Amino acid sequence: MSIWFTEELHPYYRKGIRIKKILADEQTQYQHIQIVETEFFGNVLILDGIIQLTERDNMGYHEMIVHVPMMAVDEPKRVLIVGGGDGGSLQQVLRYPSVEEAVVCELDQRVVDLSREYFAASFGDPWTDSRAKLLVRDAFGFLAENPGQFDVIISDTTDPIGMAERLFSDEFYKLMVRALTPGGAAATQCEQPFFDTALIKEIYKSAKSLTKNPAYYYANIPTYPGGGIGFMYVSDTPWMNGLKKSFPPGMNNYINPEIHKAAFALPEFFRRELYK
Ligand code: SPD
Repeated sequence: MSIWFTEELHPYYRKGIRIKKILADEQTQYQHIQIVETEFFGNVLILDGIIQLTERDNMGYHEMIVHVPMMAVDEPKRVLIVGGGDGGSLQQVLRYPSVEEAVVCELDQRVVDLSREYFAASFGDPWTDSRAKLLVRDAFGFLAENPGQFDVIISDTTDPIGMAERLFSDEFYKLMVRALTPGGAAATQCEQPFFDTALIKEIYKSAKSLTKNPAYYYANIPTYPGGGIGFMYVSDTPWMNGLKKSFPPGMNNYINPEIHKAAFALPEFFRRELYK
């Protein structure tokens, strides 16, 4: 028997993966959470019908969203992860010995609970690290209450649909930049150049009005639409600062010095649109 999960984030584009078993299927106050076991990609987290991560290819997303801003900043101590309840970004942040506190501001406690149950083989249990602090609340209020507090902020969110739409707004970027320490850096989940050009341009405009050295970069993730996703680096500190640093202890599976640099090279149609 062959069971397929089909994602339709865009009305004109679909992708599917063959699944073996449904491990969890729950409607929470916020969203529909599904975790499935698949033939090729390992366990997969799906929120409201959209693939968030698979065990096989999440490393491109989590390593890139975390290490680019973390390496740009000298000795980051306080880190905020907006969303990120699955623990994948937290695991990468905690690799840095300089980190004293990593706050995860996640709206849905069930994402944390179910991810701990089904992704332990990939993420270990970063929540048991004494530096990790989970806040189950909306990030807007938290950012507003904490100006100048974080050396690095990682916005590890779903797509800009429904309740997550606000996390892609100018208002959110203002609060996020205000919550950084001087010279601090943020990286945000920033969608796909082919499908989301207009949105990314808007976000770049916000980032440019708020910081001196924003830049867009990209990672290959086969299970995301278009086979990849981009990130907005938002900071006064140039991202190239990170190229001089060593990776933190532990093993990388996606980023290396060449990928770190090459991720900022953009296809011409998109580079022109974004930076002109
Ligand atoms: N189109 C899918 C984008 C998913 C981004 N969120 C990933 C969360 C992983 N921690």
